[in-house]
Amino acid sequence: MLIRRKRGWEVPESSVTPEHLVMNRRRLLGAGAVAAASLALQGQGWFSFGDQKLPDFAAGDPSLPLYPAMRSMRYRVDRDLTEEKVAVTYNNFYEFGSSKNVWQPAQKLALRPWEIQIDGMVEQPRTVGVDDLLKAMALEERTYRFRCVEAWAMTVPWTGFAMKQFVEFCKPLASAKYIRMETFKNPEVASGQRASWYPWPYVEGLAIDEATNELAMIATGVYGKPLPRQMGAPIRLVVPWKYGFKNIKSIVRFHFTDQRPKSFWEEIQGSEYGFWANVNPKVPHPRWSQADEELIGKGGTRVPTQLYNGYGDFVAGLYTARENEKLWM
Ligand SMILES: Nc1nc2c(c(=O)[nH]1)N[C@H]1C(S)=C(S)[C@@H](COP(=O)(O)O)O[C@H]1N2
Ligand SMILES: [Mo]
Repeated sequence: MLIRRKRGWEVPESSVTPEHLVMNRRRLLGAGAVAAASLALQGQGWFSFGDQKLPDFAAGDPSLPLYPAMRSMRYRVDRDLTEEKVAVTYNNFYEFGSSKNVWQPAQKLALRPWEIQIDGMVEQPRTVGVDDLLKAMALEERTYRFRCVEAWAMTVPWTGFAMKQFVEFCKPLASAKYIRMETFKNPEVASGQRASWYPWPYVEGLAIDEATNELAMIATGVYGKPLPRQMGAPIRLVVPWKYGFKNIKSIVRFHFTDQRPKSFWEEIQGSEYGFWANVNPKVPHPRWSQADEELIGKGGTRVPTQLYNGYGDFVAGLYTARENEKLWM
């Protein structure tokens, strides 16, 4: 089965690469490679997954016996789940390339040992292995809407734990105001990280009150199994009221700080991607509308985008004292 993909909404974050960095890239690549790269940026126009033979992504994962976890009835969504095969083959993970088709190269990522560093303004900096962390946290399944800034969306059954429980486990000092999260850095495994015009590693951040909001989740699984690598195994952030790029994947470090972190996309293009990045249909991206979104795997179906991606009841209160901030980009 071939699925026709409209390109209008599929503006990759890569196309916002600032001019001086593009110039750098031209210098780095030869003329032929530049032509190939710009072809890749335009996209192939066609994308197939129906015929693709997908491997068992969770094979050999030591956390497999923990799944499926109990489903929470508190977080449900009034639209169909995105088909699993669609969600696991349509990904943004720039460490492995700037196309959506990165599931294959992502299989190179080694998931054990996976040590997570907790440091900065905490009672006691420490490192915890992901399996020890999984034992210490209460796993549950929650279905959330997910909205990429590129105006595509999906509906996903994540498994994981409340970030609030994890923050308590980290024992932050009262002076900590933000959490800065980092993805692994290993250019030998992640070919995208050989592209030196990006500020690797991928960094994202949350204010502590956002991180302890009940919706904020650290996902370790999806569709009742451990996360596949391309979706950010072994642990990734899920903050459904914010644009997708806040949902940092394959995290190796949580740094507690009183300084607002500068995130990866903010560093690259601060005029288009900010710190708060809350979903708002009325505030367009500088180059496209955010009024509606395409549900991936649904033959081009578009639905209206909702304020805070539909989660205003949970999170609007976080922002009443922050009205002067750029909350929507
Ligand atoms: N480390 C890292 N995390 C990342 C990204 C990335 O390129 N690298 N892309 C972000 C973007 S733009 C989106 S939309 C989501 C996509 O998550 P998914 O592939 O699981 O759907 O991951 C986010 N987290
Ligand atoms: Mo995204």
